[in-house]
Amino acid sequence: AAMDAGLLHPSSPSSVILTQDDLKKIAAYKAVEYVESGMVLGLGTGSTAKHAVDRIGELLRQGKLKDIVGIPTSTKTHDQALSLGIPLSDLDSHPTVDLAIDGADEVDPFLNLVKGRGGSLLREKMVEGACKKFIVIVDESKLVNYLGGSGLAMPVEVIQFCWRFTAARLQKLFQEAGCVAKLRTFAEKDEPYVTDNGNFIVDLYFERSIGDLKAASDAILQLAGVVEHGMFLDMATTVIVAGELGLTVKNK
Ligand code: ABF
Repeated sequence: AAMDAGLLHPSSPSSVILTQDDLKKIAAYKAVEYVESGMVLGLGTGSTAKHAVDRIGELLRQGKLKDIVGIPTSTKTHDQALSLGIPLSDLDSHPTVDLAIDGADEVDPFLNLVKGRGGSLLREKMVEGACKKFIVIVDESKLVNYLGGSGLAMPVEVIQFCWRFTAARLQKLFQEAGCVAKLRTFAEKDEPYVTDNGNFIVDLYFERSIGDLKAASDAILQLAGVVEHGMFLDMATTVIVAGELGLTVKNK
């Protein structure tokens, strides 16, 4: 809490050394200020969103928030929220979500996102696509000039059936951008990573910009073996960025 105070009330910001996790927490706590009693809330996944879910649980426990319904975006977040006593539901029962709060892997200047390095892109896209307001929380390391620009993966969820065939087609689609497609494996073992939905993830790496994002999205979704991709175009309504020098709130 002392660290938060240092950044939120920066009387002597240079004397406070913030870790990346502190920045994530500061962005997450700021986002939770937008939560009101009675809301149906999309609960994000990842190390940044985890702080937001913790904070929502804390405010519920303190009686400062009431009648919240959480819609988790992964089994992991489901378990976290359950352990915090946050009442849970799903999109079948609550097809309209008031507000979702989630992290991202990349944010471009137009607030387009890459998500899914945490593996939960499909449920995130369903829940966040059903939201009236979608607040993205990131530390400043996630800001890029263009999507794919961090040199890290752009994930695509594919069905397991003939995944090599689908990966090859994805790679061919973005030949011009110097694309390399790789099956995601668990870091610790040489086995394919399996999503909450029983699918695989093919990570795309680009040497250059893929250009028109909408065209890229359409082309990926056209492939029959593809379930969903990690580009979230025109979905974020607000992005909260925590940096060494303070918080920035960008609105669509
Ligand atoms: C989820 O968590 C993902 O869409 C994204 O891949 C990831 C970001 O994780 P972190 O906050 O741990 O960087 O929101």
